[in-house]
Amino acid sequence: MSGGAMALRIRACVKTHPGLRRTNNEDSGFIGRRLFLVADGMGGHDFGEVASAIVARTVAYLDDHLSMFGPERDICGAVEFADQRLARAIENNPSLSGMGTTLTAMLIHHDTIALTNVGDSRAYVLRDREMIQLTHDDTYVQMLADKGWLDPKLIPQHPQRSVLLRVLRGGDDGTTAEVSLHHAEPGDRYLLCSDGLSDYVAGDAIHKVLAGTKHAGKAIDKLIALALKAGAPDNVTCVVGDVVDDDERPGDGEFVGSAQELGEGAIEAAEQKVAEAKAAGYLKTA
Ligand SMILES: [Mn+2]
Repeated sequence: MSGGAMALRIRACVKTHPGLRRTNNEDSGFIGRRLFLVADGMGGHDFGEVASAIVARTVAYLDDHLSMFGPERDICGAVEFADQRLARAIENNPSLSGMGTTLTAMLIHHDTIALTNVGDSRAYVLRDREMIQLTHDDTYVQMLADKGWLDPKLIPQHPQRSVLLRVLRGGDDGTTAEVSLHHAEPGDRYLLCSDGLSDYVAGDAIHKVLAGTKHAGKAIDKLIALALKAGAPDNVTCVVGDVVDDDERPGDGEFVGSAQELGEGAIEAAEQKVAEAKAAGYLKTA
């Protein structure tokens, strides 16, 4: 190709693993043509699955529907809309209240990447062999560390390390989601991951895999293997995406985890789960 603007895109892989101690997978992941995300659901009676699936499916809509307002506005709008859909699902099925999900999502448009994050799923970029964490955990321990009240070195062992300060739960945390813009360069490699990876595998080990493994899918296999070696008490989901400048047509979008399992009708699936839990006597019939 001669002249013209660079046609940057992200060539990505996504994989998830339930881990070694959980029977269900409450994480969701998605890779599309422009949009990439990880969501880590929480809530009793498997409703975390429902929350992450609703949010992943709602935000993934952006992959084919960019507005004229730019990636920053688009991704903010999608997060707010996803949070509203959670609110509506909870309104219609009060048994779902308490469900919520993290979300880390990135959208590439020309050479700009818009990145948003609510909760403690993370984004990293590897550029010139340096790895930088791009997201800020919305956790209690990170807040203590930011204020200088806790030595950041103590975070990995802290008993309250998984307490989240913000999460999408049909409240208003979606309206305050932080968005950052990044310049995409061919050769950059992005990692999005749930805390099932970052809580149990040290940053140095993640860095080594990302820098030393050419193929994105193989890099994810190695990262998941490290989490399993560490006992994998939680679900693990990773997206690895390489910024490339080529004319290849990107494939269709791909969901993994609960967004894949529950399918497009995540809200209907939620209603089904509520009905099952009621029938089994786990929930009071109002
Ligand atoms: Mn998790």
